Amino acid sequence: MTLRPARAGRVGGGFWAARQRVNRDVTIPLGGTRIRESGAFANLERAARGSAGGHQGKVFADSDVYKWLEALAWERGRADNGVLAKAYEEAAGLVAAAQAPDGYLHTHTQLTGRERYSDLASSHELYCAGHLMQAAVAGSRAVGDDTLLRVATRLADHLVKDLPADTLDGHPEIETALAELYRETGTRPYLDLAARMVTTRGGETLPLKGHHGPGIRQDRVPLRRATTVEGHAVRAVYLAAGATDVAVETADEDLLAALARQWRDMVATKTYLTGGLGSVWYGEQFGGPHELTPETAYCETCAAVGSVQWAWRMLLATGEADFADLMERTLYNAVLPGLSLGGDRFFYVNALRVRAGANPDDRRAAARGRQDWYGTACCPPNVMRLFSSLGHYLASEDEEGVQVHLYASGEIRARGALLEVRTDYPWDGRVEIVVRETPDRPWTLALRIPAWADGAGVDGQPARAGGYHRVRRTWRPGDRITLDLAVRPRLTAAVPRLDVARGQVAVERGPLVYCLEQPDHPGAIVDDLCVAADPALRDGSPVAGLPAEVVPVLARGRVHAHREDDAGFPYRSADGPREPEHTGPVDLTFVPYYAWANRGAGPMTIWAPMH
Ligand code: FUB
Ligand code: ZN
Repeated sequence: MTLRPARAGRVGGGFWAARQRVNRDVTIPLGGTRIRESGAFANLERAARGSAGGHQGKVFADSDVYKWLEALAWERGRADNGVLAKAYEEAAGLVAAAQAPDGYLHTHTQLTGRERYSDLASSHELYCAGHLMQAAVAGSRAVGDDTLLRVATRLADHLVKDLPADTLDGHPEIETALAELYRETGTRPYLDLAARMVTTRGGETLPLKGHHGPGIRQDRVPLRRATTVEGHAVRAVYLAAGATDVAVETADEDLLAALARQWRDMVATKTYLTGGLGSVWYGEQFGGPHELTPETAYCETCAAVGSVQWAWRMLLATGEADFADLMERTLYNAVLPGLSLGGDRFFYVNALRVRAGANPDDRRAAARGRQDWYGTACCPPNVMRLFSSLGHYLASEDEEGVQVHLYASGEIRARGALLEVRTDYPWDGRVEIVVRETPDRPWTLALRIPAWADGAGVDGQPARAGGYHRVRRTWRPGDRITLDLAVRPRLTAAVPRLDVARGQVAVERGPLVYCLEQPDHPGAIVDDLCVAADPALRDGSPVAGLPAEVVPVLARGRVHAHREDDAGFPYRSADGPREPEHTGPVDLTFVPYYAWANRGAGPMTIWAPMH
């Protein structure tokens, strides 16, 4: 590992503190209620009583409880209170009671009487075990709780001893969890089991189901040989995150190089502008290279969470800024849109465009707006646990000093130093870092300058975009350093191979991707809006219905004129006029994509034609 996480990062104010507050006060309590309503707690209660039958919900219902428990654990670590502690302890006690005497735990299998490990392609037994282990590691790290840790180690010990040789779960997840449990406990067989699973994967050992080939379950190509990501997007990034853990812990440079190759290909050919992953609804999968259609984007919120986890591990392994750049893009534009501003409604699928008249039939369809929960409720608690642990991702440390990757008001304690960070980022690019405590010897403060931040500066000196700006000195308490990340609106175009966005532009501002949304354009349908060739992008004043701190971006635009013959067959001779006709100039208002669908669901687009 090149860098080590600075565990004592704390978000203390500004943008992310507000999101964490909503997560703690609204989303996590609501999650407890919804998970109870889904029957997932009842499953544990029945398993604890040793009953048979009566399992409610999906085969992976247990994982909803575990992800929620993980969020509770991180929250308790940030600020414990009686309410959180009680909820955590009750649920953890229930999980412990549901565990079989030999350490096995998976309520669907326990209650249905299915033979253990007889249908691992679909059963999610190890997937659930992995989420339990992650919750246990969180409980142990955050508050020193050992109730869940004992359950997790008994389960892991059982797996090490009794899991049939060479078996895999159809849904990777346990790999990263076993590696983390090894880090927490020092029990080497947990890491060995994770490494074995990473190596076995790709050998087509899982039985095929339905129309799917082995790729959807990440079992077509061994990871060491793979050149890209494929199949179910969440499975792909969870597996890659676990494989990165294994590569780091076993010093497997070939595996790490293979993962870096896959990551670069994913970013270059299979990642939406938002950082979202997965463009194929069928099987929730990655599409082919540059198959990134905006309206049918799947971009499952869980895939974004998994992508952050993978990028973070790659960042620690390599120290390269690209990984942090994608983490930031994904956090703001692919994870955050999964949650309403009020914290009580969710997107599972995050489309980049919704057309007027889009069919809202599927509950996951963005055209239907955010939902208050889902039958497959993997995404909401995934957002909860990530937001609760956000402080961990701010910074890292190494022998040289401290690296700051994400900018948020708060504190970073690393390498014997205490840094206070003050910023109004992402609305403003100015970040002030004050050294509160420091060792009395030289060390390097490395500040990430995002690839988009042309014109950035540190203490008035130019700082190159796309990398780390390093300042080495013997710091003194009270020293301060000011970073200016040149946050201003900019236009972004797609590479020519991305033909679905050819001739179109998107607006970005700092780390935020923007969109056009119907409530801001009462005089026209969003589908007809285009950006003028001389758009004169500028910051606007607050828009109705969104929080006052949200900075909209204004642009000159035009409206495609609706022509008589547009009402018929929507094609005409290629010899006809190429340029669409327009009505007179209009002002376009772009709002941050994460904030869309908080004023009702309707037409929205990230890409707009430029004429
Ligand atoms: O299979 C468990 C979870 O349900 C996956 O990670 C999601 O994609 C959803 O299918
Ligand atoms: Zn999900």
